[in-house]
Amino acid sequence: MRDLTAVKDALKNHQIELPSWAFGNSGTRFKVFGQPGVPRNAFEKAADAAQVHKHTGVAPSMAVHIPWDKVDDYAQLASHARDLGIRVGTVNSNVFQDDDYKLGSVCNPDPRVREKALAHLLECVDIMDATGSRDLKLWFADGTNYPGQDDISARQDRLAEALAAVYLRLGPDQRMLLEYKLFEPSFYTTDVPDWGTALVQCQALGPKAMVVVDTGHHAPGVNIEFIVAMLLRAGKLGGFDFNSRFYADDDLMAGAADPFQLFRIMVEVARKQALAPSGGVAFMLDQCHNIEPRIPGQIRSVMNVQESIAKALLVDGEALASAQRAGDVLEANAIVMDAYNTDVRPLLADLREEQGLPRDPYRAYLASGYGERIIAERVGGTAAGWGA
Ligand code: LRH
Ligand code: MN
Repeated sequence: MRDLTAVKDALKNHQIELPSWAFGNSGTRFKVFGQPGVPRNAFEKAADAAQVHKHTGVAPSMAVHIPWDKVDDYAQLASHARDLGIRVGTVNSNVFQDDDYKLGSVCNPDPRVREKALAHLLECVDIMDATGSRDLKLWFADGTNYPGQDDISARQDRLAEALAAVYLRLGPDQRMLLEYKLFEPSFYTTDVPDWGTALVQCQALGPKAMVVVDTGHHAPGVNIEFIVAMLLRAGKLGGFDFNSRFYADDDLMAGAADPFQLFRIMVEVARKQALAPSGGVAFMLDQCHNIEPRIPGQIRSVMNVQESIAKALLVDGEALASAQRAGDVLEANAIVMDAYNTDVRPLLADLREEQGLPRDPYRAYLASGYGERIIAERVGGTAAGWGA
């Protein structure tokens, strides 16, 4: 097994970004179940995100989603986050909730609608300038529902044109992360449906354009770690949206539905030494806590991701490489499974204690009284949500 000091150092260095929208009300098309104490604005979402960082020590940034997190003064939001000990991270655009976008946003056949969508994307870069964020994450709901509805190739041209305009606007240290998704809300074609389409579009743009892998955005049975290995090999893996699913884009807690898959993904990332922030891969959660309490749900998700990383770091790389070279299939598999079957919770608890953090962040948060306090304080106003 690996020497634990190196494993602990890698874990200490690792950072997980939280989605602001996980703290608001979310649900499905059937029902959004509200909860007491839910934040009413981006400032209160940042306060909740800071609680996750306070108890885990590895979640120092919160991604924002525009307009769900629209504020008058984004620099003020950024300094509020800093006062809480975190920072505003990735800025997510939203060109999927306006009536004008029924037939698409940047891929829409109507140039007026495409212009409107592009204006929003450029506004998001202005917001990044104000918050000091490095990444703009672009997910497009664009697609069609019936054969013949629109020209598949022409829509790719429109997408490329809009992405090139955004790319031109990016500052020297800024990046754009293109997120693909197999389907939903479009059900025949989706204009960015898979890693290949995202990669082709990003390679045409340049080094500041990278691909995001949302673990809920693939067809059942797809080998996501293969895609991760390919994107790392191409130098185009910009980040992850971690969540888990049993069926489709369920947005459940990372590692809850398939911890073995999360581990296998982390094995590929660790093998390429891409876990540290310097590796340029953004590790983000993208989840919705439809029925469970949000802040404890985020803490549990962060702990699940940490456990998958710790197990991946325990893979004895040298022994694995020699078993692979020798074609010793069973030995190679045993080396990976030994790491996966190792209970890393004591290692993580010790590491947290060494850093002055609670051994069990989840139980420590429940005992903190913060959850009860925000229920008492946040009375009135409108609970934040997806506005879907
Ligand atoms: C789309 C998606 C995207 C976000 C949204 C909240 O399914 O994964 O990353 O913009 O969820
Ligand atoms: Mn996502």
